[in-house]
Amino acid sequence: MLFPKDTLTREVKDLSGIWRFKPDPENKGREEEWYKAPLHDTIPMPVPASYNDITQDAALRDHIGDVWYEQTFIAPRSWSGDRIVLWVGGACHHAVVWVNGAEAAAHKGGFLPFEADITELIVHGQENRVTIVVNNVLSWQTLPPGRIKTFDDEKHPEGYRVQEYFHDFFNYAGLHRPVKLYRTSQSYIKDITTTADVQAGTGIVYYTVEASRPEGEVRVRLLDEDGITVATSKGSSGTLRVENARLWKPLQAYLYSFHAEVWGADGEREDHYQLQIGIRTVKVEGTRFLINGEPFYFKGFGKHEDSDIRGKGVDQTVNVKDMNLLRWINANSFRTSHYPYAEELLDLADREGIVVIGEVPAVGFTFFNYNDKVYAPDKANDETLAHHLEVLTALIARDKNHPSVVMWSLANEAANFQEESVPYFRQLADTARRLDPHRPITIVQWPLPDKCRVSQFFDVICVNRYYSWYQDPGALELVEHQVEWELKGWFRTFGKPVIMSEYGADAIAGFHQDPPVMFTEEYQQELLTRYHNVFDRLDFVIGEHVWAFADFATKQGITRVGGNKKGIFTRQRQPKAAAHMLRRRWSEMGDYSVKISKEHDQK
Ligand code: BDP
Repeated sequence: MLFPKDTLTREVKDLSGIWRFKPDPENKGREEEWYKAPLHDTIPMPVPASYNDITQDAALRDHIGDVWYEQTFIAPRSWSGDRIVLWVGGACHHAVVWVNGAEAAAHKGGFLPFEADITELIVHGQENRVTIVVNNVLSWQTLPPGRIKTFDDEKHPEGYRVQEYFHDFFNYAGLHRPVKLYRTSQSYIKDITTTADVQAGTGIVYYTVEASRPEGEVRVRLLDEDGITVATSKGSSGTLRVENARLWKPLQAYLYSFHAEVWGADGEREDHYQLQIGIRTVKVEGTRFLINGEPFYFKGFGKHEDSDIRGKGVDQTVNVKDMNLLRWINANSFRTSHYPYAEELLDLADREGIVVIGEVPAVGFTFFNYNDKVYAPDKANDETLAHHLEVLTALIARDKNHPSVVMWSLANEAANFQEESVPYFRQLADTARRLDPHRPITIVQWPLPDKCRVSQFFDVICVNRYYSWYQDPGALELVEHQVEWELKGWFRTFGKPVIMSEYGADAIAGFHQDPPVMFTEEYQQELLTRYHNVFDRLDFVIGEHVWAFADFATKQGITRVGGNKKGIFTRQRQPKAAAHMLRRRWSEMGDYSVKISKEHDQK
């Protein structure tokens, strides 16, 4: 899906701002058709933002079910006769949209955009009303999964229920990303796909432009960063060749502008869209992850979309700060744990040369116990798989043109030790390869190597492990022995490159003790250092992603003191002691690993 943009032919009206908001604790709004008339008794609610932390009301923070948003807009007079589309960047987790009381769209899944052609639903020359109901209930058929727990005992009041979920971040909800209105002409570009190759210094861009009217003439142009046209072509698919192409490289991004136009027989430009693309290749070869043929070592983090007050609401101030922190700490990559992030951040990553592993919101599909079945008819079943495939497809469709995205992660910590998970992940892996033959794929592991049944489908082994934290808490002296034992096990069993995709320890900022004890900044730093000693000895380790970039909100529980504190930065983005250690380590590594630079020295 193309992000709404102003172009030579398109115009965007951003509906972000203050919306009218009404919680629906009794879940009666749909039955009472609240969308038919303006909502009453509303409170102001910012969009984009999670609604949970905006008021002082714990009931709204912990609300389960529907909430209603409403906004009015006037379609510009100049848009009349055009095709008008309403785009919703992300509604967590399910939404139905009405325009002037008529249903325009329904969508399941909180982390990807959807849109609807509302040309016929709006009235020009007067105010139009958009109503969106957003529901946050998680079940075994959603990503991430969850279940509503009810209590049949005397200790709980009748009807009391809680939303259970198995992932470690707060179930923020609402309109997390902007809502936009845009116009195109009736003949428009539906989609663009670009892929790149490099042959003897020549950059080759293969493109496909899908136009709504196949008889329209498609013209494409590629411009360099100085705005100079370096290649042109005609036709809905074709090839652009760029002599001496400037490559998109980690931390040294170079972006070309890809312009696509559709022209009518009368010589009129009917639509124009422009994408920033990078010319680069990605490939896994032996134990190496190659970007432009050069071995790449992932230095960085698992992140979250999470910040004070706004929860999971997109905020470009936070996004730019995070990018600056990644550069400051000499990181070169992050994983969009545990769901697709807003495209606004991917655009920044493209620009900054930050490498991204894009993840599907399949998190919480294990109970961390080899005996519990998750892939079962009453839990993750065929309907779950169908939705997982749908989300994977939508993710690839949205992010396929971002040069920063180099790999897809199809799940985080799933029960892929179960026999039933094998056909499940085979189908997902096959689908990812069919939709995107150019990017490697991975699954982020919880089981130990001898228990994992699905790694044969993937290119890279990503491992999350918390030695001397959840296992043998406090025993820092065990870290190196255990990490080395496990990582060697992965390599021996599958012979594939390994990224440590999560490792870390909670540290309460300002909490100190020496010798280190758990939850102190010293302990976090010491634990990470011991992991690093192992990575530096093992040639097949191709990356280290510390968990986590910043502290983040979780549900309340006895293991979480005001959220997860494994951040290297606080939730307010201030560095803990380990940040300075990482900054030194990653600076010494340069853009590639210590191991690789040693190899180079030997040559
Ligand atoms: C891993 C999860 C991550 C958690 C982390 C932790 O992938 O989402 O936040 O553990 O417990 O299991 O800190």
